Amino acid sequence: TLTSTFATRATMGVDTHPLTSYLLRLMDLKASNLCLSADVSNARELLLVADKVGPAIVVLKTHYDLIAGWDFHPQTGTGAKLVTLARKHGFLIFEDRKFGDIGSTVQQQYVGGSARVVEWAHITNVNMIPGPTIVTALAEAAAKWKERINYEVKTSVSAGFSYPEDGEGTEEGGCVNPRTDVNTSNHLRDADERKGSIVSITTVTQSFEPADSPRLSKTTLRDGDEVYLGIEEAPTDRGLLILAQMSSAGNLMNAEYTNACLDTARKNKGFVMGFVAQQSLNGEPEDNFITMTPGCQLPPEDEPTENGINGDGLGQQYKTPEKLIVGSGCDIIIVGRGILKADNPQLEAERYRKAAWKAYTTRMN
Ligand code: 5IU
Repeated sequence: TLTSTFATRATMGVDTHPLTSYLLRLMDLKASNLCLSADVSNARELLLVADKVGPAIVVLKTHYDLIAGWDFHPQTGTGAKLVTLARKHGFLIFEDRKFGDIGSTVQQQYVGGSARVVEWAHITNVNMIPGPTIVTALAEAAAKWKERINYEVKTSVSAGFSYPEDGEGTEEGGCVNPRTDVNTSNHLRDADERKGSIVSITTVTQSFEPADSPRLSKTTLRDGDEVYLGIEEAPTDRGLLILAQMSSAGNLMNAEYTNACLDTARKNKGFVMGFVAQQSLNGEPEDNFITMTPGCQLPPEDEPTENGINGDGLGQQYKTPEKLIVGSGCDIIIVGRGILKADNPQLEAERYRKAAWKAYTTRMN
């Protein structure tokens, strides 16, 4: 897979996870292999930066537990708002939760509690310390959730609304899930209160086969406000990344540990999309795992040095996109402070996007 394009890998084999295929198409479409690690202090800032940086990234990585004022409301909370932004800009949400307990506990932590990670995060990750059942347990929980949500999607409505007093004519509700789509549930309630203003409600059976989507189109991208129109709906599948290698100094993940991660991933391709690792672990021709890599910074624009910035004084070790993508076969770089601490994070994200994409095209040649 090191020399295959993202577009080719999107259609590779029957084994490729639907969300991986979607992500690879998104990468190709947006010319981006950049993930923002959105470690900001509060929810308002998080939503602001997600909206600003959204066009440049394909994944937004969160740690919901370091965000002050995270709103847990299922329909109007921070997670739901992130989902709306993800749909608008075309990126996946990755909650860097690093689950690390016995199967039964992680299932509850994944679907329950206040945060209900499964509802808004397309991707999450695990520490493999508890053994392979951490993966199968989360896979089971994700499958149950998908079954439920797909049932709800199937019974969702597409509604036309007529508000003559507003002079707005008919408003199309579109094909949505009323449980998760705030606008539509508001419209429905609103229309209901005004009695008789709903002009049509049709039950929709929506297929989420991403390959069938006619909406994927390159021409509408990066064209002012048109930027969002080319982006297809993400599948309702949930995906997992296994933490196989860390960027921090003195971490305990040795080669044997990393190999055990690879082994579990190969046995659970229906759920495992890939790894958070410092290098590609794809060894067999049929391996099509995504490698997402933190510990990445570019040297400052005004003083380009060979090695960039080395660390943060707290154990973090940085490498350049070039080194990670060309040298180590990583697919997506994860950048936090390199972007967030810049004077203009939006422009800086664009600089990282370009650098990472250039490294990818170098790898392809
Ligand atoms: N992160 C790492 N290294 C790792 C793993 C996760 O840095 O090996 I696993 C997380 C921590 C932080 C982000 O959320 O990735 C990196 O942020 P900075 O780019 O600001 O260092």
